[in-house]
Amino acid sequence: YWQAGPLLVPAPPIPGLIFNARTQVPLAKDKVRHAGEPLAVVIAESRYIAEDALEDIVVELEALPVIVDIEAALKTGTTPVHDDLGTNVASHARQFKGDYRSAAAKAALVLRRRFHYEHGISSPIETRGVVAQWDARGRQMTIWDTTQAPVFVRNGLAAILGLGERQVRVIAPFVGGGFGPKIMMFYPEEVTLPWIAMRLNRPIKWIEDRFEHFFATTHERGQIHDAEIALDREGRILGVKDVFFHDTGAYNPYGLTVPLNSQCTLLGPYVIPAYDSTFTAVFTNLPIVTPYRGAGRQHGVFVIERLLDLAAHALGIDPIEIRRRNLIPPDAFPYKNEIIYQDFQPLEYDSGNYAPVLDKALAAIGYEAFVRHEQPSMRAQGRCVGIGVACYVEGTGIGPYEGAKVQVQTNGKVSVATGVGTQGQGHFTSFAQIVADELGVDVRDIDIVTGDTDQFYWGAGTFASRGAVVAGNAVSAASQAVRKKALKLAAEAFECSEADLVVADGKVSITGIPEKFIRLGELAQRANPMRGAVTPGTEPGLESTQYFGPAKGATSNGVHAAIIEVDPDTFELKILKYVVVHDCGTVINPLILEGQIHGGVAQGIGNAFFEKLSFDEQGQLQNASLADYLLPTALDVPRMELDHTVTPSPLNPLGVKGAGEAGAIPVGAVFVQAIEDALGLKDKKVELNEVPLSPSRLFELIGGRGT
Ligand code: MCN
Repeated sequence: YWQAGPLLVPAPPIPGLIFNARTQVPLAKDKVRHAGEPLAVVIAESRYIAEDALEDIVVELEALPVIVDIEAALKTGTTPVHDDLGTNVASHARQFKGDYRSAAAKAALVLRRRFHYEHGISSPIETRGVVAQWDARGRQMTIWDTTQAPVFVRNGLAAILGLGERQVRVIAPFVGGGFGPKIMMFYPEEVTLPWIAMRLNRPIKWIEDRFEHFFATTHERGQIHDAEIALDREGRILGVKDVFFHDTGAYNPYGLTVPLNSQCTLLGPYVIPAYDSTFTAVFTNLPIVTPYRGAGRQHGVFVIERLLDLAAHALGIDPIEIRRRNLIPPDAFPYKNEIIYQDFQPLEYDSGNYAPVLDKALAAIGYEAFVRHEQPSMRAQGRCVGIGVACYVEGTGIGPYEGAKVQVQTNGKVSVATGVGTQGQGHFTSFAQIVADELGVDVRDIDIVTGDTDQFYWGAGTFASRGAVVAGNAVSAASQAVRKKALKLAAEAFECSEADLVVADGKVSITGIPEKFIRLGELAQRANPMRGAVTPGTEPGLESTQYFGPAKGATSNGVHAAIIEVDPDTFELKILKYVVVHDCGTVINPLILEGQIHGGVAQGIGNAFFEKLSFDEQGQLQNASLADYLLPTALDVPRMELDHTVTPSPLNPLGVKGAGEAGAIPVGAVFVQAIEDALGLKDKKVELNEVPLSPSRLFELIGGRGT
């Protein structure tokens, strides 16, 4: 199968698109394209023996020129990472709306800048792992895999191993975090372990160590944007042009999601009549790039937020005012952006009301009081304190579909199975709440199974903040269908109309006569009769399987604001206040949502100021340990104030929009603004147009004492 060609990576319908799909093979053949690409497998009785055996393997490699720089990769004469391509262009896409050139010709100000935005690795508490067990007599393969997409893995593996899908069971057990990279199709270990288990007819286990994780699990990483914005004298955006390079690493098994997200998310909550964006994704000799929480969205948000900030300064307009003047008005929804999004559908914002979100964030951070009183008085005391505010819109809840099976058992407990996997998003609680609301049962009586292909056959996976929208609505639809069945059965039993019945407390009772009730468990028993016949056109059991497939994604939005103090000697930061106001439509569980935002902001802070992958010119990662690659600790992540507005999505019955990535997206943009403000850099004509920053990077950029 693998010999037949790379796995099919779909490409979006963008006119003129170049897409050179190159996926890795399980063990490198002929050429190693990045440090960390697997070459050989050692199977042993224990990890100790395996590690010793590894030492005995001598690999002779001929050194080839190494490409680590995305711009250098495109120069003529550079050795291609994939010889057959003759170029390092992995993909190239131009998307536009309106006519940027004439917009710029009319503009009072055209501002151009180069921006660098790097993202890092997701660093889940638990790294990846695969356990494969082959039952030779039953010809059944069972794989426990940390994947975020068990159904895709099952289907692909069946094809590779020459088995039917029903012969492969993939279980995605509880794992400590995924954050995107665990969805990749396929990691070499996901293929080699089952293959070896079949050959040896023994269970095989592999658990990635932290060092391997730095190389062998996918990253996000860098983009370089050459962007310009054209505005009228009042600061209204006439157009934006952006040309950017995206480092995709040695292979691009995940297609175009990350650069497409950057391209689309740059538009933000703003009216941008003319937009012209071109990206070139570039092969390099570095580990593979696939989505990591935010998935390229932070790159786009950084660019537009920086452009607006710099434009506000150039035009002498307040940075909040320039944003407010450009917000899409509430009566403009659904708002069509005319370009293609990562789900290959036209980018359309389903609903939103952006100004109140900004207002709430400003009130919560105390913007006016800070700018007018607190900041001047702190400055008078010699303190360097600044404020940053950034807005964003986030595409979430994309298709194709998810499904759910809801089944009332005869003991009255409800079992629910869905195809998405769970890495810590609290699906067990939020899905149980949805079922409890429909069926009138206690959440503790609901048992949820996610990510086991034998429990639920169909699905796509956990990514793009789609669990609540897509699986959540499938769970809701299946619960409603079960409720209908329960009402019908109870009406037959009581010989009354369904309209006279109420479903609550695990039973169906007659309105106004609470002592006349029948428990859901008993109805489940009646639905599976031992005598008589199940009526034609009906099914046994008090259960239902339903699917939900949104035609397009739901768009969340939000505003982050922070007050940050910078030590002008050491350039260390202290976050004095951090505020997030967010609109993700109907909220299923406020506490889970807060947790999601907290976690996202923590990762965003790491991205903005702590984490940086340092490669040398040979493509060797120099800081592949958590001692050198700095994750923010509890000391670095502040308490956050969260608030919400609710603009339900018209695209799904629950009215929900996704939230899992929202915390991570605008943090870099907020940080640079706050640091620039704290150090008064605008007056010094110093701009911070890159992320991540760090004390040493600030020292390099600003030099000497920051004041
Ligand atoms: N939720 C809610 N109300 C809403 C939206 C969401 O109560 N309006 C709840 C949901 O019910 C769910 C949680 O918030 O319990 C996240 O839902 P959603 O935004 O739909 O995101 P997904 O379920 O699709 O999860 C994926 C998303 C992504 S893309 C990344 S990356 C990420 C994230 O979630 N990885 C995570 N959050 C993570 N959290 C943990 N702990 N670990 C990860 O790996």
